[in-house]
Amino acid sequence: MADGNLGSKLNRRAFLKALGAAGATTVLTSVTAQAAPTIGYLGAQAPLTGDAPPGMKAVYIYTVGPGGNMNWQPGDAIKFLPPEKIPAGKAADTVAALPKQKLLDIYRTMFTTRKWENALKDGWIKGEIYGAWLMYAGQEAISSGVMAALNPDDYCTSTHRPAGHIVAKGTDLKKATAELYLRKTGISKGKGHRANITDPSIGFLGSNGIVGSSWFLAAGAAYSARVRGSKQVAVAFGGDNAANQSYYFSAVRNATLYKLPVIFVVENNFQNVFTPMAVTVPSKQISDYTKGLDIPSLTVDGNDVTAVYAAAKEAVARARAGDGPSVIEGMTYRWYDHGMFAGTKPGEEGAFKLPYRTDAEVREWMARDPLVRYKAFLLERKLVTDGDLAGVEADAQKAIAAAFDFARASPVPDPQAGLEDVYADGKPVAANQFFAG
Ligand SMILES: Cc1ncc(C[n+]2csc(CCOP(=O)(O)OP(=O)(O)O)c2C)c(N)n1
Repeated sequence: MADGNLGSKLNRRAFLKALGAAGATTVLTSVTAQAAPTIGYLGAQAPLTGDAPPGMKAVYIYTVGPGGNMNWQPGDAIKFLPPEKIPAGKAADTVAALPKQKLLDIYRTMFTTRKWENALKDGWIKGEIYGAWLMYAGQEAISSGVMAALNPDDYCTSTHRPAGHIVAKGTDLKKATAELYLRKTGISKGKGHRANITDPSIGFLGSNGIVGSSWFLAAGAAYSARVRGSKQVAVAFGGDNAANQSYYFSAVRNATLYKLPVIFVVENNFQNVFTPMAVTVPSKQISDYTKGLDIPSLTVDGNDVTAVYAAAKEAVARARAGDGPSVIEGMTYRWYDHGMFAGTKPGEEGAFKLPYRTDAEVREWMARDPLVRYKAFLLERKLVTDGDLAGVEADAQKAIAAAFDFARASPVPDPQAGLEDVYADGKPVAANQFFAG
């Protein structure tokens, strides 16, 4: 292996097929020992197979880049692409039957998440906001669809990419914005920021920088609800890589064992920083991991808010009835780079020319924008009018502007505040205090 040419020793393609995953691996990547990476995107010309989840299209890709020749070949690689329109069917009918106000609230949540985050992005790029931010844009149908199926006092645990979850759970936008400006008036007094923002008043048990921690935290909240007999439900959000952490199966298995009222929502955006899902996921879908537990474990189009809502509604009913957990995997796509803003500019949506994905792929997913699809669905079925949607958009824009004004005008925390809300009280500790007695 000293020559770095793994391909001569290991045929990755054959290896994966030998794993019993023949034709079942979601994305396979061809890697050769060339210096400059290129990504081939066979897109629509590619033959379709039955490998895609219902309603989605298989799209073949391959990557040629440094790292050793693993003999992965064009055509081995599959990603899934949803249709441009929300398909007719049971999920669409379930949502169409909701009261008009609820339909508009779902739209408000998706729209607010997108525009609030766009404004944060622009603030960051211009240097007005500090610290890391990881964009959720493109995935709004998952957070909004799931949260629309919850009661206000249900729990939610989030990830390193929290915008969708905290907005959809119903946070006070002013306090959330102030938190990201690190102001005293922030939800977590300016000390939580992106990776530790927490809003217990709405059952939002925190974003989290530890990938995969959300599974256990939600299972714990669900356990507490069970013990207290409160009938509350807990939802854990996590990415595809979070589902590859050892905590994941352990949390789902224990929740199944104790029939905990918890829902595990896997936001599968195909990307683990810049590693494609193919090299980390040995099964066709992540929902396959938990099929043997005899719990509902399904994959849905995560850019279709009706599909997400319908799946979440059933999972919530099951959890509240005491029948235990469910797993929902939503196939989606993040529009931006993993962290921060490579490939994008203020006022523009999407990140391009990134070395690990093609612009064509990004544009195909942006053409399946969950907001645009939902808006078209509402209008085509005549469930709302253009005027209704314009009203929601204007209100949301006003609320976002007010939130940013509030944040900018808020004071920063006093230095002394750094010693508050911590386990230590700041007083000197006697050398032998911990060993006395
Ligand atoms: C326990 C742990 N391992 C690794 C990291 C570094 N890390 C931060 S985000 C990330 C990728 C997470 O991917 P995924 O769960 O698929 O979520 P996505 O970023 O795609 O939304 C990694 C590896 C971390 N923060 N915590």
